Amino acid sequence: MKKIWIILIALVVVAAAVVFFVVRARIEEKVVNIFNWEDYINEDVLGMFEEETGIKVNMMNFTTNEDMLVKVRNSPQSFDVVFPSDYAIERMISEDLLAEINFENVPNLQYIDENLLNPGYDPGNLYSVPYMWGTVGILYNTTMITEPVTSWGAIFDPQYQDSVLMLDSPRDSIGLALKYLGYSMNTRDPLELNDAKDLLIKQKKDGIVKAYQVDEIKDKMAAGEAAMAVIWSGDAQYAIELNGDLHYVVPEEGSNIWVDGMVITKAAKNKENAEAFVNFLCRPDIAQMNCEEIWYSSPNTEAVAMMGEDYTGNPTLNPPAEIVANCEVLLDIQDFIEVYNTVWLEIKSATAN
Ligand code: N2P
Repeated sequence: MKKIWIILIALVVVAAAVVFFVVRARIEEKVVNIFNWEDYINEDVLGMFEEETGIKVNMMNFTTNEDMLVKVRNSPQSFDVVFPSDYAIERMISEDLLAEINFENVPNLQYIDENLLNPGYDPGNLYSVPYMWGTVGILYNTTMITEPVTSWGAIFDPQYQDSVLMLDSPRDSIGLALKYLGYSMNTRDPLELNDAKDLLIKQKKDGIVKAYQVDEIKDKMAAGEAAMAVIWSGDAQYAIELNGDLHYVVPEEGSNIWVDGMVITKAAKNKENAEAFVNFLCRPDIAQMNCEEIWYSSPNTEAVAMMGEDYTGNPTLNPPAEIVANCEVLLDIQDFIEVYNTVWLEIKSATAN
């Protein structure tokens, strides 16, 4: 009888110890919560980071800056590292949503192109590290569109019925219409905005728009399902890799050139893990892995050097200086963004004639 009691007590002690260690391991599990664009990182990189650091990556995705901003405002503590574009970083700084990065934990910043540091959207470079950059342009299928496309006018031409995939992103699509009309993409002038709205509603009513989409565009273009698309440069290159009939152009009226950064929220629960993640993504071999998977332009000078002529000689990834000079950077237009958002909804809900 005594033996049975001893065995029972021993079992209870062992079980309690197991529960204790499991619970403690859970509590101590190191994590980092990432909020990134769809299809914007090489998945293998996440596994490598987890293996090297023991920090588990939770990945959540968004499709546009506007979509991301709503979610971060509503629940800032849910995200440690976020990947906003330039103008959205500017917005997040002014809304006090971001933490200053401790750059002692990000030594790989040394590999980032100096020309992209201390940018207008983050004066003093306190809050962000550039991740990728690119342009907005037109991707077209040369078997369906036989004349070379040079102007935004092509996506407003009624001869191209049911042919154009438009980017479902207010700053991008209203921005290109403004640019076509000779206005700034950052205008706060209601009359200019109205002209852009009329042009985009006409495009819809004329039956030119096939769909308003974001991340599906690259696959549809690769599959030959549409003749033309408004697209970000990396998604264009991704589709070109799959379909050699596709060609990317930044129209002559100019376009948007952008930088997406990595930022850490002020409410981050895992700030040091977040800094470790940012640092990992700045490591040249990792930056190269990401660049060659998602085909955006890398700000990492070492990675660019390793990619060589394939990268530097490709005008989609590395546009000539005169094209860059003709492009505009998006700025935070503060509360006027609400007007853009409303205009964009009106355009999308206009019915075709
Ligand atoms: C989407 C990545 C887009 C980044 N796949 C545009 N700033």
